[in-house]
Amino acid sequence: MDLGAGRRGVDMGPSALRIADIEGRLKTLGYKVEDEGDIKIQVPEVLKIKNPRLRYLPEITDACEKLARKVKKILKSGDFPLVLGGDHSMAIGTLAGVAGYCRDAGKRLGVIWIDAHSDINIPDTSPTGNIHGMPVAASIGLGAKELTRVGGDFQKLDPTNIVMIGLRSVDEGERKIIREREIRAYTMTDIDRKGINTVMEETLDYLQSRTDHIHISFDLDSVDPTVASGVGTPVPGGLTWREAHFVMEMLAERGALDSMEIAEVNPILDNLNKGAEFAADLVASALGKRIL
Ligand SMILES: [Mn+2]
Repeated sequence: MDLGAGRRGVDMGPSALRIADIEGRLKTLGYKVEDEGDIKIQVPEVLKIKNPRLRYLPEITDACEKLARKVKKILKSGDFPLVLGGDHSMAIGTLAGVAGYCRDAGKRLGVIWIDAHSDINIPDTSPTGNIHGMPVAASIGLGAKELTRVGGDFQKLDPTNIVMIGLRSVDEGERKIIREREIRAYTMTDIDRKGINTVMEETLDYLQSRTDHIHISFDLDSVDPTVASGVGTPVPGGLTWREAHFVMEMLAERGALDSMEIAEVNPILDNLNKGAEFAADLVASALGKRIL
């Protein structure tokens, strides 16, 4: 879907990833892949915006409920859910599904949020009313009840079990929430200073010591627009080609990954599907593709 974004096009992200043969890349690694198809979502042309502070709230809530059920079911059956999108409001559904599974299984959930933006706005702080800026907030119980209650009326995520990586565009209200809730965050400045290796070592040491299920939500706009231009909200100064792959390679090396989501692939802003090709290759790296 692209209902949660201000710009059109990320609803075509899953098609672009399929065309980039994400399935074939994973089969090459030895996985059995089952494509569950798309979740049926209306296009904005036939919808009306009822609340400008929470644009397309009923439709996004409905899509996220469906997604949450699917993700939970896949985890319950012992499989690995890979969710392709789509604007990042989808994470409300993905995280609700993962959290519901963890709750039933008695597992503590940790989330690595790789993104140029912190996506932790609430309707009062959001400059746009676009729900793709709100999924982290919803997952820690902040903001519209319709969104915090997706997948059940419980807090999906402990804010201290989140690590954000790649930030470079954070709204004033978001800064306050990140500080108050003591959310771990590595900005691009931190990555420049420490290097991506240290950032990942620290992230995984931290999450592996305090959680039993690690989920990664990867927004393609975390990557520099010169590497991937076909993203939802391009912001200069992002991860390099190798930094992005290194993040994924580290996750695979540590066997740290239990579920995954790729968001904000936008073919409209892309050139010859390069962004989706890059994203599909990143998924392969996360799931074990190695150079040697
Ligand atoms: Mn995002």
